[in-house]
Amino acid sequence: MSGRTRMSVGVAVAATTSLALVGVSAGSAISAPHATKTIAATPKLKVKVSKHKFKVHGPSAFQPGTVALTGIGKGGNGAFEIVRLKHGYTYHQLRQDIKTFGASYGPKGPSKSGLKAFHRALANSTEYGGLAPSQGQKLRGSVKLNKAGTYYLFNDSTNTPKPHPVILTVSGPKAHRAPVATSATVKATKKARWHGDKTLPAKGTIKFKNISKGMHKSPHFVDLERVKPGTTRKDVLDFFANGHGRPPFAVPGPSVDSDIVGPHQSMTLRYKLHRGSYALMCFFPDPMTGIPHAFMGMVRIVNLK
Ligand SMILES: [Cu+2]
Repeated sequence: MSGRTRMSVGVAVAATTSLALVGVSAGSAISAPHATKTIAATPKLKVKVSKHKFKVHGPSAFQPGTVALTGIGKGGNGAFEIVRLKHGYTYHQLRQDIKTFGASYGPKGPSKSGLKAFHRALANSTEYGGLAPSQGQKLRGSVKLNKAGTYYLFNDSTNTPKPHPVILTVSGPKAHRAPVATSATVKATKKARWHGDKTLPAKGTIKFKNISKGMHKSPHFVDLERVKPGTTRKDVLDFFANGHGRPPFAVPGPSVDSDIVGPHQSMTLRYKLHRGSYALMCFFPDPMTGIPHAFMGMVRIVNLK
């Protein structure tokens, strides 16, 4: 088990494991003679994380706006996520619902009551993003915490969100912070598909936007796994349908994993990878069926250069 399920769970674990084998800041250009808008410093949260480790450095209270993230896999592969919860729904309930969902998987997927718990978790939370660094890896990114309120930053390295989240208190007027410059954008869209740029930087910063809506609304995450040159989307989907063991197209080496971003939200990801072909995938369980999105076709071959 790789523990890369992202508040997600069950079947997804098997999927990711098999495949796992498988800010720069641009200052505001607007400077009217009388404009004296100053750019405020961006809060930075540094998270060392794995199954048994969760150490967060940085401020726990700040104004609304962009927040910079650093994630380091320490003691194993790790993941952390930032969410906000609807009034009256507690972090404990979120954990319970995700746990119920994960435990409900049988040979035919999750049970009805499991899916109900999953829906309750999704209906009562907004996912702002996070990072899932592998052991020793350092990933950077940023999220937009634009609304005042209480946010939960939690260890998402295992199937169920770990207890003892860090509480982030966001209050006051929205801060004017430097935007994060990105050189490419990937979009998770309806019916679990990828849109956006097919050429991404091997070293740089990308934007990840979730534009899913309506009945197809779902959280998604980014998983970039290197594949052999010439590998097609069909090769990857055929493997999910019929393959076992290690995918023949897999190339060992570093990958990039985000944690989940909910509908209408976006985050940035900053990383360094080898150049080459990669499969851009998401294994979040579909809210209707519990099937990981990649199995439903949320796979796109992209070129990193
Ligand atoms: Cu997805």
